[in-house]
Amino acid sequence: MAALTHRVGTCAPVASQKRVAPRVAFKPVAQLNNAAGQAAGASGAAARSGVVSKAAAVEAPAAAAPKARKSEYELYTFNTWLFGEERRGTLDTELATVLSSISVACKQIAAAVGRAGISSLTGVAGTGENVQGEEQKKLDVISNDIFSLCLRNCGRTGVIASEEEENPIGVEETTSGNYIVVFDPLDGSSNIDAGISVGSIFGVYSPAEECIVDMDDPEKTLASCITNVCQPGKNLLAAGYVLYSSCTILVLTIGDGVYGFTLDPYVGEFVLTHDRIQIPEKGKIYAFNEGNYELWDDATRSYIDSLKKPELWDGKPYSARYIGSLVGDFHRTLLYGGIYGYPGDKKNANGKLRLLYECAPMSMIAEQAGGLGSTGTERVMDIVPTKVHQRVPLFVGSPAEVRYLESFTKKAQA
Ligand code: AHM
Ligand code: MG
Repeated sequence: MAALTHRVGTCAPVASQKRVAPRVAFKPVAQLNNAAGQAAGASGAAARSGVVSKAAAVEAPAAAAPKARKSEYELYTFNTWLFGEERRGTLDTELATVLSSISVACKQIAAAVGRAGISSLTGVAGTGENVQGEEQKKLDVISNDIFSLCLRNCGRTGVIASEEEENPIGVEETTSGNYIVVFDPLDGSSNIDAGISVGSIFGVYSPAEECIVDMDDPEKTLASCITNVCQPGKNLLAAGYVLYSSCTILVLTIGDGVYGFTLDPYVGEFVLTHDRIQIPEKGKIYAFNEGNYELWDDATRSYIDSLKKPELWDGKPYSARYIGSLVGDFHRTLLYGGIYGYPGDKKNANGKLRLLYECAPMSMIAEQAGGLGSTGTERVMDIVPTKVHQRVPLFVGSPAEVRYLESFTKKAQA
């Protein structure tokens, strides 16, 4: 038995605590071109997978705009975008297959969310608390199953890690690709029973090292799995979310801009509606849960106080908008400008949101749209996770707004 393994859900090697077997065994990831490993960073990872990294994108010419439609009936669907001419040579078809399977999962989730009240899918699942200590809703469980099954069945994912699972899971059905997919299958699910916006969030990494498969040593397999998952956001090859709201919209970046695809309910396809989204430089809307005001530190309170002072803002203070659904609040911020924040507080020093499958993917999207994602003192994308379900404070949105917030939080730290 291995003397050293990883504590469940943590990334640093520690003495073995208990045996937790992954639900399925791993297949070797040897066929992946990953020799350069994690140290190669985003551009290396992107280059290995044929994705244009952010750094590379600076030099690369802007992606070609979709061609003019040949007829009013021609649809520029998500799959056309993924597999069509414009992406040839810049997006690996294996990765495109993973992203396509995610879009199918999200269509299924959209259908379940839309019919939740009719199909008795509201309320708690009765499965008790998840690893976050939160009671799972029926739709949390269903969405997790849908997401996991679509990713397994596409045959291109090596490891998946979900908000709803204690440990990352190795995928035995994989035939090639071996991408690592991290996801929150249904974020903001406390809103479900009131019919308010919810969403799915995901990120895709290439493995940082080969998965070591040892059927006789599940701890070793789990440790390898966790190591693969605990990568900084700057290694992400792709990140996205799907908002289930008055419309269902999929927003994606593969490291070369941000694109939005709206689900056409009549044909059942995501159709390109938002080409190269740019977040406004500024925006006078803030989205914070101000119920926590008394628990925040002085810097955060002073920042929020300043937004409400008309004399500082030409007579018109900032507007407060808070759904309590990250995907909804983020999507509005992306399109209208402003800032979304979930600070640390006296009860939870690192706030509520999870680095791997909430903060890092949203920060990648924000950056790719010209915005910023910060903890208040550092770039979210630079943080190397120490735990699968690690939480970090998040401030994300228009660059001028995030910098203004940092002018308070960084001063307090100095
Ligand atoms: P969840 O992943 O358990 O759904 O929690 C995340 C959600 C975010 O969507 C939202 O921004 C935040 O929690 C709201 O938290 P609060 O109710 O503390 O404001
Ligand atoms: Mg969540």
